[in-house]
Amino acid sequence: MDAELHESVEEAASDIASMEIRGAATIADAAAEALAAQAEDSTADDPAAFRAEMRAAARRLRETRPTAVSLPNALRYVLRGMDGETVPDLRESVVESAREFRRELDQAQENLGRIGANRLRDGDTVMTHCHSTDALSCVEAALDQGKEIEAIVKETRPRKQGHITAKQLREWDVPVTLVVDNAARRYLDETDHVLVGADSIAADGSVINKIGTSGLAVNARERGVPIMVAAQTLKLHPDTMTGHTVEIEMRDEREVLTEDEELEIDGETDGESFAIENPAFDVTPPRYVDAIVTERGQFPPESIVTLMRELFGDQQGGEPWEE
Ligand code: RUB
Repeated sequence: MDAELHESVEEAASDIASMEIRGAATIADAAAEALAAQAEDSTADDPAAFRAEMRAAARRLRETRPTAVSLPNALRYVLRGMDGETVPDLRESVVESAREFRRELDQAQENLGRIGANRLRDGDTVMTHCHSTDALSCVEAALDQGKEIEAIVKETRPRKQGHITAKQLREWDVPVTLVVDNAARRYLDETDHVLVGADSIAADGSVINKIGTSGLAVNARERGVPIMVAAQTLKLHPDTMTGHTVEIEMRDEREVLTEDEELEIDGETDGESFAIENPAFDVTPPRYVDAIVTERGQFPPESIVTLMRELFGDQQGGEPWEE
């Protein structure tokens, strides 16, 4: 039987699955927080039971969404910090490991922002896609440097995360033009940088991000607009070093078409007479990306594998949440 899960773990897992909690960095942060809550309130009476409980919590969080590698990277980080011979020692190690992870995540985003801001000049216009806290940290740092930045914000169907981006930018007094996704190419003529985040970066430098990123990148390249990906090293996908591919999440068709809309088209709402597909992410090949900005510096996508070897080279063996 699986160990009992803390309500914070259940809550975080269901909020991640429903996208109440979304965006790769925010998901990682919430997962680490949930593991800490599980550890803090654990009623396990021996170390083996405690470890089993932590593994079960990590598995529950892991199964929520498949594409953002920040989630398993967060779970690995916290569970690899689990150490001790007694339940109190184990508990303390998990809580401390989660705290350290969350501190590093904040710090990495801040450092990445400062590096990314150096690419932005006073008066530049960025085009955004989806809502990325890593990408926005570059704009925030540029504003802190006294630069004036404007933004063309893509709506990002079907979940319209562009609205979150627009709201944040308006809070910073950045002039925003919100456009539907289909208008992006037209507005590239007024854009100095395409600035996006990433859910995962593969060893060959491919960028996995919100569906529509790859089309935007191809169009931007055609127009000569540089494409900058802001992604802290938490987004580097270790499994891709051994040839694994990144799973692209397919989401519910109701995000694309409501029952009423389906009725309008088809006279039925059985969801069977025609297909609706809703992939949440796509893959931008490295040749369309000009720079990947991390907290460790900025890299041409083809050289990201060197950084991955440095960071993950010695990580062998199974996952810490497996028995
Ligand atoms: C979010 C998305 C974001 C990345 C990076 O997709 O694609 O660009 O997660 O975000 P969803 P961050 O809304 O489906 O989660 O920089 O905040 O980690």
